[in-house]
Formats: sequence, C-alpha cells, structure tokens
Amino acid sequence: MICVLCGGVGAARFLAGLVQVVAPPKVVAVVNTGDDTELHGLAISPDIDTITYTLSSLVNEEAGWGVRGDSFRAMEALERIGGPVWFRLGDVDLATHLFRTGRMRDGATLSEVTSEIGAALGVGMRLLPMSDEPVRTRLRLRSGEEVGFQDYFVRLGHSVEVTAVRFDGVESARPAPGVLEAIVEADAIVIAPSNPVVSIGPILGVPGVADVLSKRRERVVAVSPIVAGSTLKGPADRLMRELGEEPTATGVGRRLAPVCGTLVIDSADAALAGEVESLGLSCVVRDTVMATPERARLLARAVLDAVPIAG
Ligand code: FO1
Repeated sequence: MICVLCGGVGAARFLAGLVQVVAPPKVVAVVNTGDDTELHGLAISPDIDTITYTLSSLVNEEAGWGVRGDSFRAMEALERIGGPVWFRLGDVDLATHLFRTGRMRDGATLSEVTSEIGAALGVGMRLLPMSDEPVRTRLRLRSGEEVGFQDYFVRLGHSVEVTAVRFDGVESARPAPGVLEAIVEADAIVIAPSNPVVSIGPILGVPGVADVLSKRRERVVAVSPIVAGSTLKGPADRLMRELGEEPTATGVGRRLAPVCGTLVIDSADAALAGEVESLGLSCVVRDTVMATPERARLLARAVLDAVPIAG
C-alpha cells in the first residue's frame, strides 16, 4: 500500500499519475484540510474536492479545481442579490458542498462524507482527511491583519506579504481514523509536490503524524514542489521567502528532513543534489514537471523506485 500526503492541485496531478502505476485500492491519500472554509453556510474542503474531482475525471483541468464545464447560475443570482461571489462555486460543485454540509449537520464525520462522495464518483482509492476536527490555516499579513487561507489565496490573490502562518485548532486535532495506521503500514509514504508550508505543514502539525513519519523516514519520499527557485502554481516560494526560509529545493529538503529520507528534485535543480544530501537526505534528480498525464506517470514510477519497497 502506498500512502500519499496531499495538498491541492499538484498532489491531485501526482495521484492521477500514481494510479497508472499502482491500482487505486492500494493507495491511501491523507489530505490537507487547513484550506477548508465555510461560505454561504456551506462546508467547503477544496483540497479534498480537487483530488476527488481529478480522480473521477470531473475536474476543470486548466484551473485544477472545480468541475469541468460547470455553470455559475447560482453565483450570478447571488451576485444580483449582493451576496459574496469572490470564491467561485459552480452549480455542480455546489452539490458537493450541499451534500457535505447536510451530512455533517446530521452528525456524519468529514471522513465518512469524503468516503461517500468518493464512492459515488468512483474515486477508487481511500481519501482520508488529515483530521475530522476542524483545522484552519491562518496567515498574519505585514499589515497586522490575520486572514483565513481562502481569503489570502483567492480574495487577496496571495499578493500580500505574510509574516506568520498558524494552523488554528491543530493542537487539539486528532488524526482521522486510519491515518496513522496507513502511515505505519505503508510500503512507501509519498509527500506529494504540494506547498510545504500551507499544504503539507498542517498535516505534519496534526499530533502524532510527524512522529510516526520520522520513525519510518527511510520509507518516506517527497517531491519538491519548487523547481529552479519557484513554484509552478501558487505561492510556495513566496511564502517560504517571507517566512525566512530558502525558496529552493534545498529549502524544501531542510523543512522535510526530520520526516523524510529521500527528496526528488527537478533536473533543473541537479546542481543542488549535493546540498540536499548534506541535509541527510538521499536525493533523486528527475523531470518533476507534470505537464502531461504521461509525465505524471513517469514521475510516480520514479518516486516509487526511489524507495526500497519490501516484498
Ligand atoms: N481558486 C481560485 O483561485 N479562485 C476561486 O474562485 C476558487 C474557487 C474554488 C471553489 C471550490 C474549490 O474546491 C476550490 C476553489 N479554488 C479557487 C481553489 C482553491 O482556493 C485552492 O485550490 C486550494 O485551496 C489550494 O490548494
């Protein structure tokens, strides 16, 4: 079984490559919920939904989120009334949020609802939220204001300087059912090419997770989401720089070294391999840019080859 720690779009693309190499029932994804938010009274889990839609071939590929070909009639009508429409929720996407919100109001856990939606859409692999308790990424801006992740990422277009990041609620969050077991029992654990600060960070912050990973770090392999000093999508490089970390593959290695034994970096960063290895990590140099599903498959194959899998 392969356990994959996931954020949003990059992780979803990696998983789509992985299922071409490993049968979906042999994969367990542990997904960040720090991006989750409540809007219009609805419970929204963007990273879970991006992965669900990608694996059921429903996702809007260009955006990496939402449903391909979705309409926005509800948003148009909401705008006419004067409701907030900065976070674009398509009409088909809304069905997911309506279902999740209703089920959780009936007492279902996020894990249960995620599993029900995944089964209904034919996802094939197990998707586990990192926790069933709410954890919310909060970012302190240079202005002194603290905002939620979607306010930072979407409403402000992540074009504001960040001075600190915290994961509200993480201290009292428990790993969701099956999370620790998946990490302990996995033949290999992959840290997907996701933002190390705000996508992987919350998962590692859930009590117990980093501890079990560090005990198995020789079976943990990460893919750097930073290539030649910048991310292909999103603010990972900017965030690391603003938090005083080196926005490079080496900086990613330094951040993950306690829980990860191998880092896969892009061929553009081949010159950094020595630095990465000086951190106590094995370093594998590959083409990590998943420009096509075939490139995602090749990356997934290379990642699994990087870990000595017993049996
Ligand atoms: N990202 C945007 O840049 N603009 C949006 O309006 C937007 C809406 C949205 C709705 C549902 C959903 O699941 C994701 C959505 N995203 C949007 C993406 C989301 O902000 C990010 O994908 C994750 O939170 C970061 O991984």
